[in-house]
Amino acid sequence: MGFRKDFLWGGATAANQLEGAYNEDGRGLANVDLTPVGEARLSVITGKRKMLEFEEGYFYPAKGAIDFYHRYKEDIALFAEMGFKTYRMSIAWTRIFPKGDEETPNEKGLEFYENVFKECRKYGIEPLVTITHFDFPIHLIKEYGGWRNRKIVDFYKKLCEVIFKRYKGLVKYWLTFNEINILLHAPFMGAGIVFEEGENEKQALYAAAHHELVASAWATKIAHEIDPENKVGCMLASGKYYPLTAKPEDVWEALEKDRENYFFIDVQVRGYYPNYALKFFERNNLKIDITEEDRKILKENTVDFVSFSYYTTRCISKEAADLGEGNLLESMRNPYIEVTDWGWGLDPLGFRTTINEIYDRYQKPLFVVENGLGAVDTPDENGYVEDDYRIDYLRAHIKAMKDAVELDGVDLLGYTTWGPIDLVSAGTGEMKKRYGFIYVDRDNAGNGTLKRSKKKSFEWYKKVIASNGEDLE
Ligand code: P53
Repeated sequence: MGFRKDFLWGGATAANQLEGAYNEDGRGLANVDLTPVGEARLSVITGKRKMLEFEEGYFYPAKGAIDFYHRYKEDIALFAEMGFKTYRMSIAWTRIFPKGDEETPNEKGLEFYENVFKECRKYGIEPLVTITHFDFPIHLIKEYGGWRNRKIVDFYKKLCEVIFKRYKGLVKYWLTFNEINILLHAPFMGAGIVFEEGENEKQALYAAAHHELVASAWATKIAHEIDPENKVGCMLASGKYYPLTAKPEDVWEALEKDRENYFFIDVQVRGYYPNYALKFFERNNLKIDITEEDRKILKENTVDFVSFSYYTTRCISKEAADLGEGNLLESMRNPYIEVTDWGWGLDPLGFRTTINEIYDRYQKPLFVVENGLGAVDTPDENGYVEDDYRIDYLRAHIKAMKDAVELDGVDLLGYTTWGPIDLVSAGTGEMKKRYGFIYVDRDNAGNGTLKRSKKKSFEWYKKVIASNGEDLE
C-alpha cells in the first residue's frame, strides 16, 4: 500500500531560474536572460515585444539568480539533508553550445553539469534532467527565428547527442521539453519566437510545436540508442479545465481547452497527430510540413513515461472563451475554491482528478515533476520562516496524490516539488514569489547576501520523505 518503495521524492529547478553566472565560462546569451522583471515581462515572454539585447532601465533577474553556479555543493548538501532521492534540474543550452549552431561543444559547460551530477550521486540522489526548460540561444533566434524554423531540430539533436554521450551512466531520467504546451501561451519563453508585424501567429506557433515534437521524438530515439537504460519523458503543464457551469456549451469549451494542452502529449505518447488536431490545422488553414520521415520518427519513438506540473485547475465558460485568447493559461475565478497571493486556485482534489485523467488517457507511468505554493515569506533575523501555509498546501496535495495511488491505482514514479530552494519566478521574474524549503536572502531588485537558511517546511518535508509519504503531520 502507499507509494512504491523506490518512489522518487525530491525537488525541481530550472537552470535559468537559479544558476546565475550568465556570462561565465563561455556561456552564450539565451532568451531567458533577456526577460526582465516587472511590467515589460509579459509582453516579452509572449513574443509581442522584441528584446534581444539588454536595455537600459530594466532589471534582468536571471543574470545572477541565486548563484547556484558557484554554490551548488552547499545547495545539494541541503537537498541531501532533506533526504532527496531525486533532483530535477535543467541544462542551459548556451553553456553547452553558446550560440547553438557550433560544431563543437563548450567543455567548461559540459564540465559544470558533470560536477553537479557527480555531486548528486555522492549522496545517492538520482538526477532527473530537463534538456530544455524555457531555454533557447539568442543567436538561434536572431539567425533562424527560433523553433518556427525546422533547422533547429538538427541543433537540438546535436545537443542531445553530446549530453547523452557525456552523461551516460550519470543520468538516466530525461525530459525533452519543460511544459511543452506553454509554447502556445508564452512563445518567446517556450519556443524563442518573437512575432513579426502582420505574421500569422497560429501558423508560427504550430510550426514550432511540430518541430519541438519531432525533436522530442528524435531525442527519445538517440537516448535509447546511446544507452538502453535511459528513460525519456514528456512534460505537460497540467491542470484540468472545469466548465464554469453544467451548461453543455461550457462543458464543450472546457474539453476544447484541455485538448489544446493534451495535443502535445497525445503526439508524444501515441506517436501520431490526433484527428481533432488535423481538423484544427485544416480549419485554420495552417500548413504544417509533416514529412514521411517525421511520421516515422514520431511513430517509433514515443515516451517512456509522462511527467507534468500541477499547481491548480482552471475554469472556463463559453462566454469567457468568446472574449478571446488570453495569456499563460488564463482562467476564470472558480467560485468554489480559494486562491493564492498570486491568484492561483487552491485545489488539491483537482490534483487527484488531473492525475487520474492523465493516467486514464495515456496508461503510462506518471511522474509529478512540479507542485508547490508561491507565497510571500517573512523571515526572522536568522532567516527562519514559519511557513505553515506552505506545509498545508503540500500536505493536502500529497494526500490527494496518495489517494490517486492508493485508491485509484495510478502508477506513479515520483514527486518533485517546485523550487525546493527559493528561486526566480518564471512567470513574473520576482524573487518574492517563493516556493522553497530553503530561504534565499535576495529581493526582486537583486539585493541581498544570497545566504541560505532552513524554513519550517524543511524539517517537515524531511519527515515526509523518511516515512515515504506516510507521516504528513
Ligand atoms: P512561477 C505558467 C503556468 C503554469 C506553470 O511558476 C508555469 C507557468 C509559467 O510561469 O511554469 C512552471 O515561477 C515552470 C517553472 C515555474 C513554475 O511553473 O511563475 O515550469 O519554471 O517557475 C512556477 O510561479
